[in-house]
Amino acid sequence: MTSLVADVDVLVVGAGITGIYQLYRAREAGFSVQLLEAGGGVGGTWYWNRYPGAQFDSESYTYAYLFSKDLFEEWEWREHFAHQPEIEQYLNHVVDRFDLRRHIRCGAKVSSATYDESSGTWTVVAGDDAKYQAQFLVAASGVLSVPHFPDVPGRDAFRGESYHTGLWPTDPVAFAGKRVAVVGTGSSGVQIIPEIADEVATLTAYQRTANWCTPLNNAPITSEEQAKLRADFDGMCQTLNTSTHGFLHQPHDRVTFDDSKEERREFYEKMWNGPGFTKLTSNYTDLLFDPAANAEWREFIAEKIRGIVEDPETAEKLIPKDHRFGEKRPPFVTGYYETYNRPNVSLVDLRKTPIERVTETGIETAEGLREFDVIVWATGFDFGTGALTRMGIRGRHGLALEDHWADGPKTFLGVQTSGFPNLFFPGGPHAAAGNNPRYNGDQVDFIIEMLVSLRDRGYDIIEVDPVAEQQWTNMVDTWATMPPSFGESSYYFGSNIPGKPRRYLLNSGGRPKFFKEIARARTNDYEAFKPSRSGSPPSPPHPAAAAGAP
Ligand code: NA7
Repeated sequence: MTSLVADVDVLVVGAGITGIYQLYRAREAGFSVQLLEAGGGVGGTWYWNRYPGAQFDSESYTYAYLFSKDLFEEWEWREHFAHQPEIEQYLNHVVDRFDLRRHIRCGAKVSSATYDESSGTWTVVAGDDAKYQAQFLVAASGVLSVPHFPDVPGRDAFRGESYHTGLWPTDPVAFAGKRVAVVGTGSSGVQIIPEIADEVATLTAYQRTANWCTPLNNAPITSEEQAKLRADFDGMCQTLNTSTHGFLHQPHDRVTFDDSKEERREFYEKMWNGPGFTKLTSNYTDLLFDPAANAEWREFIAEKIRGIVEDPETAEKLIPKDHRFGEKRPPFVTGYYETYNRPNVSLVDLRKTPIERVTETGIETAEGLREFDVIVWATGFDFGTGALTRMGIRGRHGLALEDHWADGPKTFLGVQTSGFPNLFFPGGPHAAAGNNPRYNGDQVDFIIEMLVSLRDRGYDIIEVDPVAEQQWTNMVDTWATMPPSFGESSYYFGSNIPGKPRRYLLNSGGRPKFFKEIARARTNDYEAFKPSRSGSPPSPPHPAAAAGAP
């Protein structure tokens, strides 16, 4: 029998970077708060993705929390792009530094969340069979938190070790001297491949789609840089809190063909040698808009690949042929292409020879069977909606979130959906794209601002107007393929999950659109969120529930 463990104002789900911040802000605003986390520790993405080589590709100090200058001053990041162990240490430090751990329950995976119409509260049951009650439910469950395993025959038959990068065990995996397969060459695959290549006996990378990988250009942070970062904290916050993508990188001011061939070449070299996302944020302004501009940058990368990879056939396999730069989320790499020059590393092109089955001893393609001791599935996630639609969320009149979103997510500002009063999901679908903690943090700040305003005015229920939701969702869909280099090949559209509706899962208006809408929400007293009081006359059934959804 489930017992009531806590009755709080705010229940947060997920102890990732967004959930921890939500917990902190809710408590500082004077709400009673509890956080439930499925994992055995805090960190979210940085708890689960602990595979060798996992690291930031946003600059560490720009990804970190900015709400406390003291915290910023006392935590010294070692590298411009920190690796997972340091990130996990940092998030644990934050939790202890602000005495948040006593509000967090780990090993508590939410299995159901049910809205009660009469009280306007949520009842949540977690995996440890405990019951929680809350006025407000904030699902900070992440967009890349449900690992995707391909449906290949025999996957469970393999008798060796097998791991998904997004479900990596807390005990270290011993790779030394083993025959290892890595399936998938997205951001995770291209991080782990160079990291383990020198210790394994053999490494076989199974690639379905080659990616436009460019160097991360990581480096330790020197003491001069540390001092400069501290001295410029306020300026940095100002830039990060207002920039379109939440980075410090400055946009370029020229289009590609304003420059001569020589100038372009020099500029591309500068991009290639620049840090992480600058290849996207600071490249020529028409990179994603002018097909010829995009093609020229791609040709530059292709030349680089041919220059690094000694075997021409392998080099050609590694050069994408089916999508433009920026169409998919570009991975950033350290020594990735060089890894293919090692005699113990080989590449299988799954377009030519798809996986036919996994056997007890290895992976079989049309080329034959290769035997392995370890298979690493670096095959991605059910992006955007995966966690929310698996949480058993039931809104007004029993409406199931997975039914309400059967054709794709519908939200207003990526924070609420109609039919689910007092439910929020910062960092979920329809959030902006870029440096996650910055725009997810905007959403957390906005949610807290609304809850405080609600409390001050004696309201306890808030539910977004379906008209506002439809308008926001239309905006997302309409702008989704602008710039035109965006296509549906990316997991941004759910295209990696068989049967998933092809809908854009980010906020195509980005941060500027979000800022504009929250300014409007403020000036009209959060009208689009229809504040009300529990005990008021019941609202009519939501159209989807009335149409027969359970
Ligand atoms: P990604 O970027 O979704 O990459 C997954 C990889 O797995 C990608 O190469 C896929 O090929 C491949 N994949 C997926 N399904 C299959 C099947 N059925 N067969 C073969 N290969 C498959 O996930 P990551 O974990 O690398 O990165 C996720 C995010 O984490 C990343 O964007 C960063 O934000 C950090 P495909 O391209 O679909 O052909």
